Amino acid sequence: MRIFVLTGAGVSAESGLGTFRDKSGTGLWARFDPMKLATPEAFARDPAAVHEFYNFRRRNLLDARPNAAHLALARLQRELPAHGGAMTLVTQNIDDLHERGGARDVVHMHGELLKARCVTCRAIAAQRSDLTAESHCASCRRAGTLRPHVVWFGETPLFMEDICAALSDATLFVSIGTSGSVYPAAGFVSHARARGVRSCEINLMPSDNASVFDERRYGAASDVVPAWVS
Ligand code: BV8
Repeated sequence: MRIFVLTGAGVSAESGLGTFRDKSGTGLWARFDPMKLATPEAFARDPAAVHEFYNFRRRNLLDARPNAAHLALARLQRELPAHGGAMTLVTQNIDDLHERGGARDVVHMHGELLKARCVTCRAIAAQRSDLTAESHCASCRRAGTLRPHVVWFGETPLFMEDICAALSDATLFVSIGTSGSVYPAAGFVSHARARGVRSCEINLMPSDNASVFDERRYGAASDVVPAWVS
């Protein structure tokens, strides 16, 4: 069995990282407007505000811990090969909780909060402290050229060729903790369905594309994912 798992902010919600579109209005975007902050235009217009938005989330992430859903997915990925299977883990999340929970080769299609990229020399480096407009690039030594290594709205997601190849090879598609509102990730289930691949949604509540899935399991990821894995 070759399982393609797509995760979203809901898999990290119980680790305290917040989500983007919580119906309760406490979501990240309820407090920060993505169209004001998670776009290249916003960074060009007000880099300090965008840096502070990501610095706030980076500090929050360093205090967070992986939850039972992260641990269960890592266990599944570890155990599948012994049964002739494999699991590709693609995440929309920019946190490192899948890795800290033991997952390997995590595909971060929207980038990584704990990395920064130089807009001049394009070097990508680990970034665990606050970024400011004065931060220096360790490679080209220039100041003020670092941005968070994340994919903003209107930018091209990362690793799309690898993702499409894994999606085309999967025998099961599982989506966990995503509202199905951001493309192209939200379109992956339709791609799986068009190929006749079985699909399952695990989420707190029905996502925007819930009707496309063959199977649906609702509840908190830290309860439902370990039960689904075992
Ligand atoms: C692109 C990084 C072209 C930064 C993010 C149609 C086709 C293609 C593109 C578009 C299109 N229509 C519109 C577009 C443009 C746009 C888009 O989709 N806009 C939306 C608003 C309509 N897309 C883009 O710009 C993308 N680029 O398309 O380039 C292209 C296309 C194909 C190939 C090549 C080029 C780039 C989008 C990336 C934006 N960057 N993040 C950052 O994090 O700051 S997106 C951001 O939203 C996060 O990555 C987040 O992960 C992502 C999706 O949100 P979710 O993860 O689903 O989070 P959300 O809060 O929405 O939902 C959480 C879910 O969890 C909820 O359902 C909730 O019920 C559930 N939940 C909560 N608690 C729990 C839980 N579930 C279980 N347990 C719990 N405890």
